[in-house]
Amino acid sequence: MQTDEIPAPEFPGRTPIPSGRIREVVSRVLEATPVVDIHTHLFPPAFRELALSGIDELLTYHYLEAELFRSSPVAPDEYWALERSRQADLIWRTLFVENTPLSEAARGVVAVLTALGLDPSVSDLESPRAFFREQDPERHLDRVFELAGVQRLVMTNDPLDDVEHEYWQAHGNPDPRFEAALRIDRVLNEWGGHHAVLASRGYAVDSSGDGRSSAELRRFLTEWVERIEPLYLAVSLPDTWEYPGSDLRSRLLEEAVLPACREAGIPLALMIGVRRQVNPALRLAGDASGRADLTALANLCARFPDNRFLVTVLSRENQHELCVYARKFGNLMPFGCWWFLNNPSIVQEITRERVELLGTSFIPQHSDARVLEQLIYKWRNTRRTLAPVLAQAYRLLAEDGGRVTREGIERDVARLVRGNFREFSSNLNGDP
Ligand code: FIX
Ligand code: ZN
Repeated sequence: MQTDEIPAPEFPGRTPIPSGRIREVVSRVLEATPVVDIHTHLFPPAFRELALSGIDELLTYHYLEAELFRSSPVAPDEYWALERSRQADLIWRTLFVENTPLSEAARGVVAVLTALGLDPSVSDLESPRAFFREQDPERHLDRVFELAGVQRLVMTNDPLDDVEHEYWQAHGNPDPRFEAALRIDRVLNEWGGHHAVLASRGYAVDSSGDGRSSAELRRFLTEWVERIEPLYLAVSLPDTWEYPGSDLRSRLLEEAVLPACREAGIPLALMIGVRRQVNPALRLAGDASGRADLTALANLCARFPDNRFLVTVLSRENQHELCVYARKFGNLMPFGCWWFLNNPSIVQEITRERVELLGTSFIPQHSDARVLEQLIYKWRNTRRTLAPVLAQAYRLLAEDGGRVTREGIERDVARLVRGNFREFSSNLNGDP
């Protein structure tokens, strides 16, 4: 479109917006503002089998696998024995043909197919498969970022994963749109099962985590921070997490992880409240959530004022107290409506209480996308859910005599979806 054809925005700059038009302006600003997606499980195409994309991967997303087992007589073991394409066929038939795809995850696949110009009402997967086969990976990647309105995203990187480790050794990350995050669940939560990998790579650690283990873990973290330049370190923590404590996790946090974060000048992301593998038969779909005691978080923020903590909690019941603690600790940045919370009814509730308690000093959402095209529906849904919440906050301000302008809305939305993270992670360079 010629530049002189682009209509000038209504209520430009500092023109006060009439209350009845606020929602429309908020929606347009959200649509026009590219986001930084601060937590995903995505990889650039160079990471090959780790870079999930296409209809079979979209359908065998663990959210949909959990839903399949509720609507099909298939036993998990029977399902796991199927080839990926057969698994996808079964999920398509069960959740999209024999039933209506009303759940958030199922509707998301419909939204992705529609956004890509495909018919979501087909009875089998032949045409979507043909479409994805024909796509040039890099052009398709560009198109998905464009459709999703994502400027860049943060991966989940685990150097103790042998496959990923090989790719970092071989070529590193060629795409600047994919930022790194160093994930340390295996050393903080499962030392017993993974210290040997550290030892095999030349770090003088032992099974009990004693001796030089903390110093060597810190060396491992520092070396990988230099290698992959993560924007933060990250760990998920169970609902039973306590701090302080005399346990190994507390000691490794104090002696290795938090010093490494301070030295690198990057935050530690805490993802609190996951109950791993409550039903192992469902594999990735077998995790659940639990209400955590966030006293542990308050103790950590208070004891380490020079560390910064990105925090998301998995229990709906923990959300309000997370906001209260964010008011108490400037080194705590709440982010996202994680996993089982990423549904419009709950995102709306969480975001309203965050705006009421924190203004625009929080990070409203991340996608947690595992398959590239999920960015399209997860960010479409986030914008669709945020718009009425933010519009209501601006309308209340206008009712109370405040001045609501496009300039103000643009500034606030940019802070929410990019600026807060950029400032808090400090190492993220690039556009404001
Ligand atoms: O710990 C995490 O990063 C979680 O997001 C994942 O374990 C989970 O499977 C997921 O992808 C949720 O959306
Ligand atoms: Zn995740």
